[in-house]
Amino acid sequence: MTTPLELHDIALEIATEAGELARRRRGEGVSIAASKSTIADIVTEADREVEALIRDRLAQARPEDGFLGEESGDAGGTSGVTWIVDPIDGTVNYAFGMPSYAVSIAAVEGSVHPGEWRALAGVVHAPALGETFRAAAGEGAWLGEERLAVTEHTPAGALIATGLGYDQSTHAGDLEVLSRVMPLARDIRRIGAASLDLAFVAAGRLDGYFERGLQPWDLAAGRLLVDEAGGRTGWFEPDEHGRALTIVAGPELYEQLRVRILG
Ligand code: LIP
Repeated sequence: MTTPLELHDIALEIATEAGELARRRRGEGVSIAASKSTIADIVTEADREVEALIRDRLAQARPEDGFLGEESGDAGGTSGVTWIVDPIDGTVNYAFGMPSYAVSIAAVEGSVHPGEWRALAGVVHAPALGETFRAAAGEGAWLGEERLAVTEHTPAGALIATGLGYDQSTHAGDLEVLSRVMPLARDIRRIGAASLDLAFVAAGRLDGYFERGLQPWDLAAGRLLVDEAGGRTGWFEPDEHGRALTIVAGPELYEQLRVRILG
């Protein structure tokens, strides 16, 4: 039987190689390959190339596992393990030359539904920041050799991140939710890459994070980081726009966010 640590080591090696490719392509200039759901939701040539590399490496290392990737869809496996991959999370940052983008690779067991899977390993590698966040189930969350822990108390107000997504028709509603959260907040951050929002909560750089509309590949690796760093992570079923809600934070703030957002 493969252990979570073995899956972690595979994810780490592949994410490092994939990040190097993403960074190199960024240096050569970015060409936009297509728009996805809205004009702001773009996919670059590099997204596709990096995902192809990750898929290829995983097929070599773990031919019996399933695969679910943002750009190339899914393929079932026979081992019960599925790799969930966002080749470049934070594509808009990437396209605009901002360093907050990351390769996100997770191995999960069971369903690929975020409310049901059991995450085994996760790596969020941000090549332009030179940082790699990693976790294996039961082994803690790490940045280099530093073990990560979420913040526990935020007496002077919490530093909270969120995202508004790319669909303009949902922005007004999200801003109304944000206004309900503001009494808890010291200030708000919008990093632009969900995997990094999650990694930063795990690292105690943010007290909490919430966003509607995340996809499995945006959060699979990052949520394991937060769980392993002692945080709470919640996935709530979709609203009327079909957008599920993600909330992550230390236990105290998590509950406060949940009540303010969902009532
Ligand atoms: C994006 C996120 C971003 C979120 C968007 C989108 P992509 O991922 O990480 O923070 O607000 O909805 O999911 O498209 O750059 O991989």
